[in-house]
Amino acid sequence: MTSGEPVTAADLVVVANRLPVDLERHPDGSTGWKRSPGGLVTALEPTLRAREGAWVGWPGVPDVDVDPFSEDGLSLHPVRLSAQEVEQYYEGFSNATLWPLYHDVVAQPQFHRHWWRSYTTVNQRFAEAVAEVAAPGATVWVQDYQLQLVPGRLRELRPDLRIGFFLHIPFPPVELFRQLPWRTRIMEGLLGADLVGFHTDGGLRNFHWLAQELAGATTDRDPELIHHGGRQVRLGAFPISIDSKQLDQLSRTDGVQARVAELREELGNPSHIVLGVDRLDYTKGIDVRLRAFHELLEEERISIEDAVMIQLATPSRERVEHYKQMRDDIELSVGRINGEFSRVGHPAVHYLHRSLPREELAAFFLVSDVMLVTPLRDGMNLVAKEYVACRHDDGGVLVLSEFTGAANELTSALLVNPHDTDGVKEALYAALTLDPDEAVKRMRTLRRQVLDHDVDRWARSFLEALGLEVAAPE
Ligand code: ADQ
Repeated sequence: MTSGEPVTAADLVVVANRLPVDLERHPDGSTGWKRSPGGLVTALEPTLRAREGAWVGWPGVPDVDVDPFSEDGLSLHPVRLSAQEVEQYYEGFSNATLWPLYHDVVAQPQFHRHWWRSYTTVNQRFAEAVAEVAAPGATVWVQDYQLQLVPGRLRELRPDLRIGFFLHIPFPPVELFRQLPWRTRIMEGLLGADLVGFHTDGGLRNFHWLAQELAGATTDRDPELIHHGGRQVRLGAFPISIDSKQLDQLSRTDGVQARVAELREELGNPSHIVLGVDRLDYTKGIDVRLRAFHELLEEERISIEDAVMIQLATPSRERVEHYKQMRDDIELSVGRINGEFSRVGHPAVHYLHRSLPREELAAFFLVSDVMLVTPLRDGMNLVAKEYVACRHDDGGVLVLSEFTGAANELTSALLVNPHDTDGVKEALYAALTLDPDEAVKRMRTLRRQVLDHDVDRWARSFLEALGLEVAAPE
């Protein structure tokens, strides 16, 4: 990665809480940059590079000042956050107020005025950083719940800009959103955009209603248009996706194939392998699937010769209280199941609390017979789509929560209500015993959907709705 190249005003600016690279501090005190290869970067990189785009975000380490720098035609603009702001704006207001509130209050949101003040200060700073880098008339795409005040602030600073906002998590039902003491300020912040995008129509409808109720917006017959402050704000549902072709290809490589055979061997060749892959988060319903698996073992409908479970969990938000408690609860459940049902050298549940490389993840997807995706609420859920993209063999059965955005598209999965333990248990049992022809038929339908609707299509459809001409990839 190069740095120090001159940085010019950009015609397209992406602004997200995090930069697509992380600042790393080495043990000798020096620093360096490490790419964080998320789906968003992959989707937006070609368009950003073609337009000399810029990315504004926090480099992931508090209390450091880093000058803007350029990397392969993409200019990166770090925003400084103090340690206290990371605690109050990020861990506090973003992840202990908004995150639980927007996920159906699965955990109790905490409302603290000093967290809100920090959120407004940091959003202002992001808006100012964008105002500095955006060329006259540029297009700005603001990402996610950490930055909901940015569209409004930015419009005040730079009325010439075209501003889009995309929410990666659910936009909550009216009664829940109304709990938020700063609800009107958030609505007005979002209404500063020209286009507000959601994963689903449900989120769009909630927003449409609340804009009228809280911000005095008016509407006409078009459910995707709002009038506010003498301007028009467009709404749209843009279900995000993954780089499906790249994952499909990765899962066909010799390296991944060899690892699949090795994994099955290492697991002791059980008849069935059941898999869960999540960021360790209380919205993901990891407890729900452990309970279902536990009960099937208790009822002797399955044994550990028939089925073992693997739960891969990426560490996440470890300083936030809700997350500490949930990790303890999950690890207790895993311990209980293993204590009751494992044999020496043959655990019932394999639990890995770490992040794995893409190749390894693809091998886990391919080796598993049943994939359990059981969130209590999830904006989209990319894991479900990644599983499908990797199943080039048309194998495997996907059990998917109705409360994910993905369930709107992946209707050939076995859909479950994660609040209904018996229902999840029966769906898991049905998946383990599904007629093979039926399973293949379902997976083929799922694959058509996921391979046709990739992340590039998602990014293009959003930017086009915002009025930008975007070339399709070659
Ligand atoms: P997340 O809540 O993080 O995203 P998700 O969409 O499932 O949830 O994405 C998680 C990503 O982490 C996937 O790409 C997955 O492969 C990866 N991952 C999980 N466990 C891993 C492990 N052990 N090792 C390596 N990688 C692992 C938020 C919203 C979602 C929405 C996305 C995108 O909460 O609803 O789908 O943004 O908009």
